[in-house]
Amino acid sequence: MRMTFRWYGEDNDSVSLEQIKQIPGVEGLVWGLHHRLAGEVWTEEEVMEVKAQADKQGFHLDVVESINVHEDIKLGLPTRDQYIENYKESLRQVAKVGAKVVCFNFMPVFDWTRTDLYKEMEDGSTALFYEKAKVEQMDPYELIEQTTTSGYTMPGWEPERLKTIEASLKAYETVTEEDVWENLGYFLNEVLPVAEAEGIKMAIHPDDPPWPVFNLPRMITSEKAIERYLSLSDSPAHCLTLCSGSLGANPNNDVPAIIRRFHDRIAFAHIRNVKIYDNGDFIESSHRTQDGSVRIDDVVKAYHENGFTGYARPDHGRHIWNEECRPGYGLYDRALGIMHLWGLWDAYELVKQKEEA
Ligand code: DNO
Ligand code: MN
Repeated sequence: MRMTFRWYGEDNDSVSLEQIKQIPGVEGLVWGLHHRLAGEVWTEEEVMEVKAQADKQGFHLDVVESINVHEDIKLGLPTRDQYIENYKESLRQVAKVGAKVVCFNFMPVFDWTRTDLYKEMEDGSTALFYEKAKVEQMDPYELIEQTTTSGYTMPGWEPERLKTIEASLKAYETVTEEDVWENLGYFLNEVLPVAEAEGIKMAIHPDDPPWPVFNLPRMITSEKAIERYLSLSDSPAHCLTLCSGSLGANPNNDVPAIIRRFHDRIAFAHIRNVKIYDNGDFIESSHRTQDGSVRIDDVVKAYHENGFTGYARPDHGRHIWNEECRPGYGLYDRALGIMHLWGLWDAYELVKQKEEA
């Protein structure tokens, strides 16, 4: 397991590289050009700039998250071909700074969706929260108004994107889930050969939450869906980002079992917990198994017993010790999460070594 930490870039992240350097066992940054909109080409100059920053602290840039997919590609519009060409060009650029894995998602219109970015928990910490009934009753515009606080919002819901959201929502009225699967196949057909040639694994992130929101189709939601996804291509570049928290929000998803089944196609592990309530709400709890609904101990065991050599990150964390940060992306709880993951991993490793001795 190769530990990484998501970093939004200088002037764009409350966490510094010097701080990340002090978290035990972190070897690389999970990075992106967050000012680039989906469909735009990432330039050599920009990726080199990130490389110069990472080099100062000796971090690698093996994992990119995300190069976002333009909506026209997901919708299968004639304009998609140009955006796909741009995507290929961005892949070639990130390869120049050593990218080995590109995490992406194919969620229509919205990336991860929550109803509260700073929901207070019993211990006074705050965390990302999803209230099912609220999403069912609200339209996206009401939700965005309620969740945008202190300048932060959910990815994909940025004010500059809002203008296009209305048109996108309208466009999906006549697009079925099967259509989106077909468009996903078309996209993969085009980009996988380029990724393969560049030595990059394309690692799709599951849909979050793993069910439809605002009547929009959601596809990568279950073991069955992952099976279908993987059957779309035999390319070694055709891989997964396995997010325990995204899949784990549906209690029918047995996350450790999914890891055991597909471990050789997992290029990138997002490891975090969620606590699910009977009414379908969920909150992003601490990484510890006892605090949530996902067996994080067994998740790590599943990776360990299969000799997982891919990349991992703690994904989101709670906001603790009054830290002011981007929702889910503070320093403290993600650092605690990493230590918890290492604790489990190292313990399984010790047991294994004892057994082998
Ligand atoms: C949620 C996060 C996501 C992820 C993107 C990847 O679990 O990991 O925001 O970064 O969906 O494209
Ligand atoms: Mn994730």
